Amino acid sequence: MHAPTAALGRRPDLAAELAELGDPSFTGARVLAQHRGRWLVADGGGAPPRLVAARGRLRAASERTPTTGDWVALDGEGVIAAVLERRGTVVRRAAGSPVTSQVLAANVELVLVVEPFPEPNERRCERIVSLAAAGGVPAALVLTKSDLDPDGGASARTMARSLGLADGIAVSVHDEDSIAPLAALLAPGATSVLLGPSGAGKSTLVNALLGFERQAIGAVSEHNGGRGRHTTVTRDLLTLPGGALLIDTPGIREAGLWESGGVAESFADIEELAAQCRFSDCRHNGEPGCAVAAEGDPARVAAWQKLEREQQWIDDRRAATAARERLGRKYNRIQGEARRTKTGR
Ligand SMILES: Nc1nc2c(ncn2[C@@H]2O[C@H](COP(=O)(O)OP(=O)(O)OP(=O)(O)O)[C@@H](O)[C@H]2O)c(=O)[nH]1
Ligand SMILES: [Mg+2]
Ligand SMILES: [Zn+2]
Repeated sequence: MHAPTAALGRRPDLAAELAELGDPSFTGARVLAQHRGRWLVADGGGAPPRLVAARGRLRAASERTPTTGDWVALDGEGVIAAVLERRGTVVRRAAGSPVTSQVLAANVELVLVVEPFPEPNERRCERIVSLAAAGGVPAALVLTKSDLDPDGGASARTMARSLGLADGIAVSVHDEDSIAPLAALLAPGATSVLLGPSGAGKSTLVNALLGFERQAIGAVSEHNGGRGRHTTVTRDLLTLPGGALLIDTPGIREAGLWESGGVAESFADIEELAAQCRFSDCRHNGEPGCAVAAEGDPARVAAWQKLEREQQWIDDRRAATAARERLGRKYNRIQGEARRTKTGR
């Protein structure tokens, strides 16, 4: 078994994880992209990436399906036999469905929250930061097209501070010097993912970091048409010249919340104020002695309340679905027992 090298990212205990699966023919690989019923994987052994299939139960679309960034076990035939435990994963509610989720990126160490000038949308950033926090992944703000705003750098720092993020950088692909601070955030061997709306310039940035035109770029007119055309259609894990790994993704239209805990963490500033309200059950809706109303930024407070409500709703729906499934299993078990009793088996 050849162990993947750091060229594919950090997974220090990969050999032990594979051994635990109990099949000596298994080898480790990383998913670089997901295509229809096929996955592009690399094993770090120097061989070119190849398209492989997956065993039956992994093929059905679900959170268990191999996705870009996953570490997987390939069996002796080169088929994906298992998806290894995900560490640092961004999961959203699937667009248009209240009860299913979609893994946006697996095994990432940094989420780059991308918004373009001239009008970066802080509310959309808050959602993505919450998703990252829910998955245990730190985030940094990247405001693109800073050539369209003379105060880009200052805006990026201000917005990052408001979002509770350590890093906020403004980049323009027309200004080579602006790319360096971003490149510095991408450590060799670490995996990052670009998440943001279509047309924000994610792929353009990837190409600038790569130094060649790897990713297709959308025409300005397509995006200005407001039809939300996605230029990038697959999630692609790419290796940058310095050895950092970066996932380019299709634009996100909706970043629906999913795992709980992310909102509280990403709005820690407001939560802290809420702890100082006069009444412990303060709803922050005009009560006397409300620290949130007195000191919180109104737009951010409103966003916090909206996301808290959304998370509550999702948590309730997920709990109800889980209860239904438990009940279904219990019912099946009772039916099975009744059948066996009747037939005397
Ligand atoms: N002015 C300016 N335009 C840029 C910059 N970066 C990207 N663009 C333009 O923005 C448009 C969209 O760029 P893409 O890289 O395709 O955007 P994307 O985020 O990858 O979009 P999807 O793949 O659809 O998610 C293109 O026309 C780019 O030329 C920049 O720094 N400044
Ligand atoms: Mg793109
Ligand atoms: Zn209050």
